[in-house]
Amino acid sequence: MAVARPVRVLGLAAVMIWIFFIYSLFNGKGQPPNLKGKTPPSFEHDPMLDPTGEPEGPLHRASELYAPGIQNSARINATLLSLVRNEELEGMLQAMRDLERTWNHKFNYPWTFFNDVPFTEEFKKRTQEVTKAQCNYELIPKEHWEVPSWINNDLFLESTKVLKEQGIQYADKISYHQMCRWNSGMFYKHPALANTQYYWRVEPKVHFFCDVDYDVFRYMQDNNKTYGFTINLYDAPKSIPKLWPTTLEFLAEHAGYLHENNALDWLTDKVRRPEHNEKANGYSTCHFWSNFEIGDMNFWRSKAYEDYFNHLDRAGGFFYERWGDAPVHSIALGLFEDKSRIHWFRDIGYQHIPFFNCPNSPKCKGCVTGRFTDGESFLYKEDCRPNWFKYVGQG
Ligand SMILES: Nc1nc2c(ncn2[C@@H]2O[C@H](COP(=O)(O)OP(=O)(O)O)[C@@H](O)[C@H]2O)c(=O)[nH]1
Ligand SMILES: [Mg+2]
Repeated sequence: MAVARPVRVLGLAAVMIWIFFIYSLFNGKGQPPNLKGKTPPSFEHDPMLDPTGEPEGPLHRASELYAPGIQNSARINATLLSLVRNEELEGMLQAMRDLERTWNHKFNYPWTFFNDVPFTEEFKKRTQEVTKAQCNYELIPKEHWEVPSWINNDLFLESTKVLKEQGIQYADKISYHQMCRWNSGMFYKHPALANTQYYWRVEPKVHFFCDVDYDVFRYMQDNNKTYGFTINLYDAPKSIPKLWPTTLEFLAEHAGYLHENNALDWLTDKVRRPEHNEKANGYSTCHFWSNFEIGDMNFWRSKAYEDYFNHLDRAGGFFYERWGDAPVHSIALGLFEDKSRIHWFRDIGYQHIPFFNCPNSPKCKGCVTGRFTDGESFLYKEDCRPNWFKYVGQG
């Protein structure tokens, strides 16, 4: 039987669409086809795709006043800061080379390395080889690192076993808990930082992609900024179920610490990922990804933060749960600081596996413009920048 030509064409088109549908289903385990380097569908407009320049305002440029080791330099009281293990030397050198190439060879801010055991001679020698700036190597005092006396070891083992069963990474590794606590409430108390106000936290193995041609610390100071971030994420709610209830307890006793221009909306959003908010008992889990931080330590040294940290520390969640310094810092900033003093460094190209901040700028090399992750496509859900932009803005 003859079939009319238009019907044959339609039939062929239907078969093609069906084949494409089946292919899409199996390509990427039911996820949309590869989104690498593309805007995820839930993000209305990713500002990272817009051309990015330097922030506004007078900026301090490289000059002979930033030469290493000179008296009365243009540098302010600031340091690059790394908590790192001797075994991570290669990763540290790689991160240092990136930051020196893109920024610090122009400004020569000192590096300060922290460790819970002494640094090896090899670590000291090789890190000094990749910078002209001064390097300081600091041992963490025992009382800043050791597990506090009120933590019950049996309870720790029990609770972390449960966390581990729930898939919480590093839950059973006590040093990870100690590290999170140290980064939350101890680093800025180290005597070596007593005269230092600003820090830029750098982890081994991170990457920096873009030339930055102004003194970032001076930018913070001149613009009255407390904290700068690049990446803004959701957290694993099961690592912090009691963090928000414990925070609310604190707020009930210290309502006066809440800043009138706070970022509570960002901290408590339940529109974008309601199940996260529910599992974290009222906290959106949105946080600044603190492996990158440029901050003013006076905030951490304030009475409000000190009281808050002590309250959390006493509650035990750094050990019985896996409270990270990222949500702890972020909640404190979101509650006690003026949100206009928190700055998104959109111009600093950055990666810590598996996430990126990759601006659209001729100053950047080595990352894909606007790419948020090079991991599995489900990781796009972890991006909390849309909420920050919605409630606070892009400044
Ligand atoms: N000295 C020292 N540094 C640590 C220890 N645990 C973690 N760190 C450092 O703390 C930072 C965060 O640790 P990392 O393993 O990168 O955690 P992740 O980024 O959450 O996967 C890195 O700079 C590590 O080098 C530790 O036990 N001793
Ligand atoms: Mg890391």
